[in-house]
Amino acid sequence: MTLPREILLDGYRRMRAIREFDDRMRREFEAGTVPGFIHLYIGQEAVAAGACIHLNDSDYIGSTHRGHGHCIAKGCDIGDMLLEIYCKQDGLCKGKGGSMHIADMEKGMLGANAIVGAAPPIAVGAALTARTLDNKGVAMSFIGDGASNQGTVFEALNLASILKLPMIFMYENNGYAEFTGTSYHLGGDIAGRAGAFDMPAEKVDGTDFFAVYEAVGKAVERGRAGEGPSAIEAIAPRWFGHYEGDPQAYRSKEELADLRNTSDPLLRFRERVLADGQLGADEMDAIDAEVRADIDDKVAVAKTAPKPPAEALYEDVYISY
Ligand SMILES: Cc1ncc(C[n+]2csc(CCOP(=O)(O)OP(=O)(O)O)c2C)c(N)n1
Ligand SMILES: [Mg+2]
Repeated sequence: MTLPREILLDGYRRMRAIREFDDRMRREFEAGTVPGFIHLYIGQEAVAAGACIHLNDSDYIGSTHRGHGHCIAKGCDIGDMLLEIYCKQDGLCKGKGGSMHIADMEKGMLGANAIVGAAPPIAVGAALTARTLDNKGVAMSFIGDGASNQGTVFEALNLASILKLPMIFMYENNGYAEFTGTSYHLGGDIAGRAGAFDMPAEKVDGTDFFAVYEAVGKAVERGRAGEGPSAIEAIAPRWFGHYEGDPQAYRSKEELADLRNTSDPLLRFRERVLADGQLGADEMDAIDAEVRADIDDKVAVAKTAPKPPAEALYEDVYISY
């Protein structure tokens, strides 16, 4: 598959931004500057980037507790995300949500979500809205392998199927749910389960941007054409712990070291486009440097920005319609 240069550059930039962002968060967390828990998306960059590159601001996504990559890929402002993670008043949720609750309605980002399996029914609601308004919009939910076992996900699959909604179930099988491997927690196979709801379901290598791009492209097209929901299972191993600070005693050192060589979505992308002569190393290096400098600046701003005032504590608790 050959993609236009602008798609390649855009896809690479999204993946690099996710990698740099989460790698910086990892180092900041280690240094003790980040409040709360963080869950890194490193290793899964090609899934969010290859999927969200097909979506507009008026399309919706539902995310997970591991949501930084989804937010960045959907176009959330990185500076505003950092302000949120650092719990500052100008953050995307006024500093009251933090890493696991980043939401941005203007970008169609319905929210990271600490409740495993909560996003699919919400995204199905957004898909129903798009169908009702007949605006050709689609909704997508990211779902972990652990979340795939939740009853909420099956209810969402069923509703999307019977109502033929413009919905994409974007499963991310990273091999683990917290500290439990899929060999112990997953009965059967994820794509097969979705297929039982009478929707096309495809399994792809989630470290391959091109494979994700192609599969999601078909699913989004189906949704926009009114042909109903689709499911995709992208397999991309989790590089780090469940949360930062997880000692990962349940994984071997060899397994972790191997991932860097065998499952790096950015490396795979670079090797492929360089071999095909589609992009030059210099232009990708320039993106790397730009992204790194941008994150450096924005982390510095987030660290020194003001917190919400105490009087704001009870604001935004409920929304009035
Ligand atoms: C309803 C609910 N049950 C359990 C938990 C605790 N929990 C947090 S993350 C997680 C595992 C999720 O695994 P997976 O869906 O594979 O996502 P990943 O962490 O691999 O991205 C669990 C069980 C929770 N937050 N919500
Ligand atoms: Mg998982």
